[in-house]
Amino acid sequence: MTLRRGNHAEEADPEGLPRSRGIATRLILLATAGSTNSELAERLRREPAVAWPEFAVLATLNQTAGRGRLGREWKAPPGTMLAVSVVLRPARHLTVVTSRTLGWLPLLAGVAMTEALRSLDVRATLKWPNDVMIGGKKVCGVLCEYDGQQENVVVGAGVNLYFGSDDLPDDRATSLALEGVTASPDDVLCSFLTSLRARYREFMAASGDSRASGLAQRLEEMCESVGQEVRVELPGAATIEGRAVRIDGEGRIVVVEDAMEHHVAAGDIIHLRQTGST
Ligand code: BT5
Repeated sequence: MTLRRGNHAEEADPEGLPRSRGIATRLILLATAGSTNSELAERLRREPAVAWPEFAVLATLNQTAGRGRLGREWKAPPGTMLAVSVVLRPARHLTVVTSRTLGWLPLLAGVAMTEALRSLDVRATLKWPNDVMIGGKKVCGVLCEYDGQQENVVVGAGVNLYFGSDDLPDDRATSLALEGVTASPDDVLCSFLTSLRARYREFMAASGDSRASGLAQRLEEMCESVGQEVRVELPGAATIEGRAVRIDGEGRIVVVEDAMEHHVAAGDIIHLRQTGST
């Protein structure tokens, strides 16, 4: 995709990503952004909510200060990665937004991205909680953030499109190009938004119930972590090693170590018995 300056000063290309524009309620494609999540959060603070309806999207192919979970960096050379942030407002659909419902949203986003890539013939799977993987390597990471009132949820996703093998941020990363997939940014974003909208609509219609909405079953089908021997690195220094047996009702992964069940809400999973452990 060629990036050119249009009438809209800040937009890389006001007509770019045309199919995605048909699905987003608003789409701003920036020539560059520090972090699309931070940039969108800032605009949500500054501008009225009507300017950013649900499924409004901020995107760039040149994110210079991408953020991962737990303060980590999300890196990509200019023009190689689609960074996208989407506004959701669950409080508009539910009488009460519980932490359980909020906890499922990052998982929902990971499911939506996995489905999106599968619809483009990519053999994508999920590593709990929401890393999208191809052949044991990470092609997409998800970061969901909430404002203080939990009114706005920003769903961020970074998809590695065009990395060459010399550009990889670490040896457990891959890109669509490296996997021989030629999908355009518009193909990826359009498929992601389509799946995100469908899964979110079902989840809201089921009052945030992951099983009644079918979300939990989709996650179980896609999640390669369940059934594996894993090491869980918990925030801080603690680790758990054992078999991941299921995902519980709160979206936590259940790991059995020495016959004891641990319900893990946050942490990094390393698959131990898989070629090129992930
Ligand atoms: C994530 O964090 O996987 C969440 C990444 C979310 C990025 C999107 S882009 C749009 C939006 N705006 C933002 O600022 N962020 C979101 P985590 O699970 O903590 O993984 C971070 C780790 O992945 C790093 O410590 C590296 O080891 C590795 N990593 C960094 N860049 C990567 C990349 N492009 N591809 C694969 N792995 C990467």
